[in-house]
Amino acid sequence: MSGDAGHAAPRSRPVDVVLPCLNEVEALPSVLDALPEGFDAVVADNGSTDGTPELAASRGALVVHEARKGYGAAVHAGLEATRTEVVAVIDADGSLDPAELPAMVTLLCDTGVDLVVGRRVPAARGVWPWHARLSNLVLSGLMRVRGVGVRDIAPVRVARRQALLDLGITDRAFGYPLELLIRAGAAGWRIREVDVAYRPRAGGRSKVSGSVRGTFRAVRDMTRALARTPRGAPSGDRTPGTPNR
Ligand SMILES: Nc1nc2c(ncn2[C@@H]2O[C@H](COP(=O)(O)OP(=O)(O)OP(=O)(O)O)[C@@H](O)[C@H]2O)c(=O)[nH]1
Ligand SMILES: [Mg+2]
Repeated sequence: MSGDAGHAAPRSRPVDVVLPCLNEVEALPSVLDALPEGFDAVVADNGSTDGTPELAASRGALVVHEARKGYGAAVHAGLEATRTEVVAVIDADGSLDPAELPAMVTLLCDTGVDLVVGRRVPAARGVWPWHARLSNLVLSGLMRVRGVGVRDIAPVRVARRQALLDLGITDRAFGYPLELLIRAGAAGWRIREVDVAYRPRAGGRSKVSGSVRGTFRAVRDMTRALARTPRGAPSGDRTPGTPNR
């Protein structure tokens, strides 16, 4: 793909943005408002009871309803509904700023890497609890062992749609992003990790890091994802990637 140096996500390159949403009616408006021009929301819902999908639809987002529960199930359904060559996935709780997406897209397209992921850098004190940081540290260590040198678990990511689908990620819970990274590394993808500001969520309730229980569930899902994707290459014979920085 040819790059447009100096232009962050020009209108000629629309990008569908998958927003996994579980009861995000408080946070979603500010996230949708913050989407830059040319970035179109695909809200992936699977069980909100607070009117999230209705709100999303009323604001012009494409809403995808998925029957199966889980973060990964929602993201996968959202990804299938996207129509652009380059796609993004970002949390819909207001903790990450969609204004960071154009630079990530430009990086993907101009440098020819296969995946650009965000590494959270707290923008306020106390935004990232100790148990979540600890689990992240452990998980990034485990990924490093598998040749994926990222320091976060990709809460925001930009890649080419078909390549993402072709990775064949099977996890439908919180292990999804980890499996994505491991499969991408095993497939020899070039991965770039960039710093993104991490802010308090804009209302609503955390499903993961807001509680020790939530963090435990996520770590459990991710450990399962690790167990399912043995060291080496789920996709066979290609050299593991040695990504970023
Ligand atoms: N559709 C769907 N979205 C989910 C599910 N679990 C989490 N999400 C969304 O995934 C994103 C990340 O989840 P969060 O609850 O913010 O988890 P977290 O970032 O660890 O928690 P905080 O630090 O409190 O923000 C949010 O947009 C959630 O709404 C799920 O089962 N289904
Ligand atoms: Mg969050």
